[in-house]
Amino acid sequence: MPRQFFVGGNFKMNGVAESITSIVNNLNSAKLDSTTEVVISPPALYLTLTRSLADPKIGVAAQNVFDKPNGAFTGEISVEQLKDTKIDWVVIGHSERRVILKETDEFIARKTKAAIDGGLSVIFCIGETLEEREANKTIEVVTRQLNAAAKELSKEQWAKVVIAYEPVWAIGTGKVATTEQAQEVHAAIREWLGKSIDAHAQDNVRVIYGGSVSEKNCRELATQPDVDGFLVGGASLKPAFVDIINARI
Ligand code: G2H
Repeated sequence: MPRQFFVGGNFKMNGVAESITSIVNNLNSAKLDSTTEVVISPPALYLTLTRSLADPKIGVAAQNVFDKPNGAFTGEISVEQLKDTKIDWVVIGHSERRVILKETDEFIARKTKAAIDGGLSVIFCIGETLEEREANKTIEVVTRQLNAAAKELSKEQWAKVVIAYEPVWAIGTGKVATTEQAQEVHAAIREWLGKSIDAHAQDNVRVIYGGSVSEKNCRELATQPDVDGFLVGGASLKPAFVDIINARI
């Protein structure tokens, strides 16, 4: 079976009740490619609002979760709390958290394990900085980030992971990776899945691209054999998000 195309909308720290309601209402009333899985990720405060408004076909993801089950962790949200509020997805390892919040590969891997153990699906973000790309370290960096997760997860747990390749230099910069650059890294990630997990993961785990995806560049990226969808930031806040979801029709 071919991998189901996946489009995530990462609102980051944007929006208030009124604007998020309008984004969700727009998605609910739009004609969306029914073969594409859509998951939107509002700021934590608006998860329950989003879940209550969004069509049940649209998934909702938190932008973060903690690796411990409960306790004295001020400001954190647990896996159980997300499940309790009917949230089924979480974005983990976004470069903004890796770089600005100094999250390590190991912490990100532990959070991924805790999330999947607790019944969540994970959009697992990886990607290199411009400096790392220029030093020809792209594959080395994404492999290191993936290896950290592989240490924590069982082979079966990869069925609950969507890998988002997001080159840091392309995030929010308007500087999208070329289709060749994206395909090259996606193919290497798929090869890594075969070597480090198993043939089933290699065939079935979705690898999506993120970094300045827009309604203008999505169609060409979507033609690549190893690009299984997108994680969209800025453009997910605009009506053009619908065109990205419909990139293949
Ligand atoms: C990459 C992406 C969504 P943007 O961070 O995760 O954001 O599309 O704004 O580059």
